[in-house]
Amino acid sequence: MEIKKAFDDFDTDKSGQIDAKEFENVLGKYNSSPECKKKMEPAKIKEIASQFIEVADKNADGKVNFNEFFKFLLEALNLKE
Ligand SMILES: [Ca+2]
Repeated sequence: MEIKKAFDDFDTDKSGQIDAKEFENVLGKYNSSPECKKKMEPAKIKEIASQFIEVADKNADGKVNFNEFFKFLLEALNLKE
């Protein structure tokens, strides 16, 4: 399942949760890769990471589990029923 794979890419310590630091690390890696055309400042990456947690973290425990991640994607793609 592609979404599970994407989730696992973010969840680098395989805890089943994505925290702001993990999200920041993945964004940072992407940012320094050749396929990233528009480079971001580290402060911007941090800001995006904390915004992601804020929006996706439905039960406000500071982390995003797969269920929350999945819902976030559905909402982001506007596929909500
Ligand atoms: Ca959560």
